[in-house]
Amino acid sequence: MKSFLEWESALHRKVEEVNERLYSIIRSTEPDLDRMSRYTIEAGGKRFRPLLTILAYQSSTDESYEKILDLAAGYELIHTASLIHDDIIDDSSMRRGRETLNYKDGIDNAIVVGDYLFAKAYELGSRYGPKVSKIMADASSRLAEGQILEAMNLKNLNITEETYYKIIEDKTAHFFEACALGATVAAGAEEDTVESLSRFAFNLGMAFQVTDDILDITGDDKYTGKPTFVDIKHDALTLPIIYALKNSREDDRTTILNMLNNKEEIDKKRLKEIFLRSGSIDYSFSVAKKFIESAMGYLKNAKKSPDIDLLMELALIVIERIEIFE
Ligand code: GRG
Repeated sequence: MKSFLEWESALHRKVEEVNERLYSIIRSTEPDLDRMSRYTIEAGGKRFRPLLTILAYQSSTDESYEKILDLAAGYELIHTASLIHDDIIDDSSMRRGRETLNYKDGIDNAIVVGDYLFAKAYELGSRYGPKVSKIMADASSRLAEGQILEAMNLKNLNITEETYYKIIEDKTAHFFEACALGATVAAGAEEDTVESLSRFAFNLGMAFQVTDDILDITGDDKYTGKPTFVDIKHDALTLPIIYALKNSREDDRTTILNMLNNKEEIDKKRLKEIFLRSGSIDYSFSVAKKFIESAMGYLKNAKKSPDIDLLMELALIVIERIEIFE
């Protein structure tokens, strides 16, 4: 199986073109805003959402993908802006392998850069007409809803798996769905193509967030670009944590609770062992796999094409990144 980097290298040219659009749209005559915006784009990231947008478009039309680059870049800008705001909320100092903007240029400036990128994103989305603009705006509203629902459940030791799923639907899966939905609507695709690619993307997003939450425990910051145990540090009770709190032996549960209450005492090595012992990583991995199976099921009847193959490979890569980093 390919690694994400190998998979992405086949799409290297497209990533470059998305980056060109990003650099061009964020340009500002205000030099400091220009510099700070460039800093966030230069930090990179996987460009997962624009690639999903491009592949969904190419799977549903014979038109050149160049026509969808602005929308692809727009989704990446919303995603990047939400990460800037998320890093402010979490007081994070590292993202995408470099210092966060809130640490480098201060919280006040980071808020404004995030707002600026949102504004630029909606300008890009508006180039595709009201229907696509609405899809983009609705996905952003959902992001905010997911973020607030998560915030309201911080430290909530009684949080259910259902609430966790609702949070990740809103903050990740619907955004992935919007990438495919916007692309297929812009392509003028048939209703069943719109539906199957959108359902694929939604389930891919669910699996992506579950694996992201696993990597918060088992990941290696050399690959993820961010430290581990950020969720525990910020009291976000993700699926592996919910499961471990319910299923760990008593002394391990006490250790997790102590670490949740006593941030400075986080012993990462020990905590990782406890999570592995509780079965929470295996359990969360099995949940992610189910979402991937559902995602792939939606493409089963799609017309065979290299783009559908790439989407199928992407689905497998999402869960395999766990094994790579474990
Ligand atoms: C949109 C109006 C509006 C508000 C934003 C702060 C906020 C409200 C939302 C943040 C939601 C959030 C942090 C979602 C996380 C999603 C996620 C899985 C991020 C990591 O994505 P990757 O791994 O990151 O694709 P890279 O760096 O590779 O792009």
